[in-house]
Formats: sequence, C-alpha cells, structure tokens
Amino acid sequence: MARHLITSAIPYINGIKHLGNLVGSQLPADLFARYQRARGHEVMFICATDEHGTPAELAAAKAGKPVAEYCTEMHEVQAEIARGFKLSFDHFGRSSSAQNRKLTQHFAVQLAKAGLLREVTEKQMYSKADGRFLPDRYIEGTCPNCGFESARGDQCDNCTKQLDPVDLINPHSVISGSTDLELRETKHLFLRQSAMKDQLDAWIDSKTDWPILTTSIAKKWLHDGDGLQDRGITRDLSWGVPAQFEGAPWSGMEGKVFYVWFDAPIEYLAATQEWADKTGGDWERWWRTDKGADDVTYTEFMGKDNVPFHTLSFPATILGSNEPWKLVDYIKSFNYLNYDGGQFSTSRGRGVFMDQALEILPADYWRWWLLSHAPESADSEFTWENFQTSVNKDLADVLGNFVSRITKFTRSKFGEALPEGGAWGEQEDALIAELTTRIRAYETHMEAMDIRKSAAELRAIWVAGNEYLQASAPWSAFKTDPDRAAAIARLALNLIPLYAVLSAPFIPDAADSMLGAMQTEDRSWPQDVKAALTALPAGHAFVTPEVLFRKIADEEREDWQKRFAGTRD
Ligand code: B3M
Ligand code: ZN
Repeated sequence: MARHLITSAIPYINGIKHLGNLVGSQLPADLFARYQRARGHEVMFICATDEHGTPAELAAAKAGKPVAEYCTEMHEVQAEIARGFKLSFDHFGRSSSAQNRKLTQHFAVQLAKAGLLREVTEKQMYSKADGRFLPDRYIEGTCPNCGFESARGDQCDNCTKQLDPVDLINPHSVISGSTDLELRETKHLFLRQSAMKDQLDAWIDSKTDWPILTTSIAKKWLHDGDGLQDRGITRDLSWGVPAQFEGAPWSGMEGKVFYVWFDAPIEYLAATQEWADKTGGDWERWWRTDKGADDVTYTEFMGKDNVPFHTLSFPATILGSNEPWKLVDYIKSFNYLNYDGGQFSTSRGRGVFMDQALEILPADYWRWWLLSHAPESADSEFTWENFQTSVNKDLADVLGNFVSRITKFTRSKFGEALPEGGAWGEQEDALIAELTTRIRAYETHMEAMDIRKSAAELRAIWVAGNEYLQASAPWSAFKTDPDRAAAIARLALNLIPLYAVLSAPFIPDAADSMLGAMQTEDRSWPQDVKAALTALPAGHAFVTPEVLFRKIADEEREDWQKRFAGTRD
C-alpha cells in the first residue's frame, strides 16, 4: 500500500469560484484522490480556503463586514459547495487557523536562522486619499510586461507575470480610485530566493517527468531577465499572520503581516495539522521525513498562474528551513478554461459559478464534462453546445442507456434477479480481452494524471458494453435459446458494478446509484475482469434503477446560454 499526500491549490475566500477554477485544481485533485483510494492506497487529500491578504480584505469591505466574520461565513459557503461537488477532502482547512499562524511564524524564524531573510527598507506606494499603503491588489494599473490594463499590484492576470506595485503604469487605488499616490519608505522582510537559485534550478532539472507546463514556467522565472529575484514576504496590512511576534529575531515589524503567498502554501501543512487536531491523527507522518513521510508521494494540483509560487517560493521556504519537511514530488498544472468565446469573469458575472452549476444539474454532469475536457495541453473552452452533446452522448446514450437496457430487459424476461443457465462463448471472451486491455490502459493514464486520456478510455470501456449488448442481442436470443439470453444478461448485469467502480472517481453519485441498483457494496478494483464479471451470481437480486442521466433539451441549453452571458453582481 502506497501513501499519497494530495493537495489542491487553496481557493481565495473572496466569493464563489467559477467552473474554470474548479477544473484547474480541486476537481482533478479529487479525481486522483478517489482513484488512489479505490486502488487501496492510503490518501491524505487536503484543501482549504486562502483567507489572508488583500483579496479577503477587499471582499469583506465590499460586503460591509468585519474581515474575520466574512471569512468564517464564506468558508462555510465554499465548504458546502465543495460537498455538493463531492470533493472528497480529508480536511478543508482555513489559512487563518491558529495552526497556520504558528507554522508560518516558525518557518520565518527558521529562514532567518539560515540567513535567508533580509530586512529591506523600500519605497512602497502610499495613497494620501486612503491614508495607507497600497500593497498587491489594493493597486491596479497597466502591466509593464504585456500592456493589460487591469493588472494587479502582485501579478498580471493576463500574462501571469509576478509584479511589484511600483512596476505598474498609470496606477490607481482600488479602494478610492485615487491616482494621488506617492512612494513612502517602509521596512519589510525579503526571502533571499536568489541565494537559492542554483539549488532550485537543480531540483527542477531533476523533475524530468513533470508536465512541460510546470517546468517551463519554473525555468522562465529562474532564468528570464535578471533571474530569480528576492521577494518581500511581509505587507503593510492588518489582516494576516502577524510579522512581529514573541521569539521573532527581528524588530520593528509591528502592524505588518506576512504576505498571503507566504502563508498560503504553509496552510497545506497546517490544514493537515487541523485535521490531526480534530481527529486525533498524526499529521507529521505526512509531512516530516524524519517521522514517517519519507515513503509519502506528494502531488500538488493547480492552475498555471500558481506555478511560480509552488515551484520556487514554497520550495525555497521548505528547503531553506533546514528541517526535514516533505517536498513535493509531482506538480500537475493546468491551462485556463475559457467560457463561450471569452474568459470567465468573476467581476462581470460571466460564465457558470459553482453554486449556479449545482442549481441546474447534479454534480456528476459537471464533473464528467469538466474532467473530460480538462485544459491540460492548452486552454480549453466551455460551450453549452459541447456540454449538451457530451452529457447526452457519453452519459445518457452510452452509460445510462446501457444500464437501463439490460436491467429492463432482464426484469421483463426473467424478473429482478440475475438469471441462471447458459454458457459464455467467443463474444464474451472477446469482450473480456478488450476490457482487460482497456482497463490496464485506464490505470496507466490515471496514474500518470492524463485526465483527458483517462476519460476517453473510460468512455471506450462503456462503449464496449453497449457494443457487446448490440452484438449478442439477448432480446433475439431469448426467442430461440433463453439460456443463452440468461448468460448474456448475467454478464451484462455484472458489468454495472464493474463500471461503477471504474467510473466512481469521475462520477461518484452515479457510481453509488449503480452499486445500489445492483445491491452490492463490493468496491474492489477489477484486477481480473473475468472474475469481476462473475462476482454477482445467478439469483442475486437487483433493482431496476431510475434514469441514471437525463438528456439536456435544446430549449434548456438556450435558456442557460442567455442566463450566464454576464449578469451576476
Ligand atoms: N489562492 C490563488 C488562487 O486561488 C491562491 C492559491 C494558493 S495555493 C497555496 O488561484
Ligand atoms: Zn501582463
């Protein structure tokens, strides 16, 4: 039994995420976690809300609520939606936890001890109208790299370049819109990433199996321009992990907090500790290589804009601490999912948001479409036509229809139990051979986190069942040789739990319905297809299920298309 530590990038607390966010981290991480559990491995699947920094403060101000209260409320909202999408986190933590405060301060002290922090008195943008500094998202302007007009102070959403507020062209305050800004002196802690450049470079070079998307972004930040830069890890903000605390080997940092991107990845560890504190589990067994984590495989999932922080800044924190913390083994990153000819837009309410998606269709419909169209090798696009086609064909016509046909046929001819008699022939041997080949391919793709390939293989496995039914035609056989029809029905009914087990990582609710209909709780993985197809014996009772997946009608599709074109406030 292997041990898999799996983390999804932790979503910002400021509002409900759209489907593009979901498919870029939480959903593929869930697929992988469910798959590894299904294969009998031990899994720790961690996510959390990212509650610090300017996104949280700005959203709370807009909602007219104290930021701590806003975060508590929004955490519950996001947790509820995650449950709705069947995201199987072992723990959904909060980066504002006491555990994270302590660990973040601990890492900062360790980095200081290693000589990897330096104090910098620098000039930061100060807004006279607002009477405060404007770090990160409190300031917007034109990106000096690509010319995008709404680049934020910390990063350009268009070209993903990490920025400093002072880099922006024509900057303005996000609070008041004021352009009356001046540079004022303020002291901050900087992480000396440049001192770790060679170490990080060698580490990235050793990751020859990582997706190109991941390593190319890391390499770019290591080598472009002047190479990897030191980064400020504190901010002039009040909401966050305090940068001045008991035992801190520096002074004069009162009223400042750590930068949100410093404490957010540390929350992966802290959330595991939150889990341990709640359940009595052992979190260090997952994170300390001196306490059992040396045999853990750690995989991170994230969108491409998060890659620089996970390939460089966070590893610099882990390595620089000089303590035996577990370092990531594999980073699966994603391109963007676009929406119907443009971008998803949280501010303009363009596209489908996670809560709205669940209002119109159950989770499995979305999970299937999103995962089978995951933006792996390039950006991909959600269109309603494509969604409708995919749901109607793959889920309703192929999988749903298979289940419905064979259960209804058996019920009408033999009653609601697996019929007795008859023998297997060449058609069954051919089916078993095909399924065996395909299931081994599916396993290979799932292990490699090739999500689209996995989905395509799974669909082919469903198609094979339909083709078998079509070719063996039990409804005709029944007229001349009822025993033969019984043998076909028995095999086909056994395909339902086999499909349930294989499909569960993608469509967990449908898998439960299928197992429920077949009245079995056996979720063992089909190592041996032949054995799996005789698991339920003659006489085993089943219940003919309700429609597994319904079709999407043209009128509905048109309605939704209009409804999500860009109105949400
Ligand atoms: N919250 C950005 C995002 O949601 C950020 C990820 C943090 S991962 C440690 O895309
Ligand atoms: Zn840019």
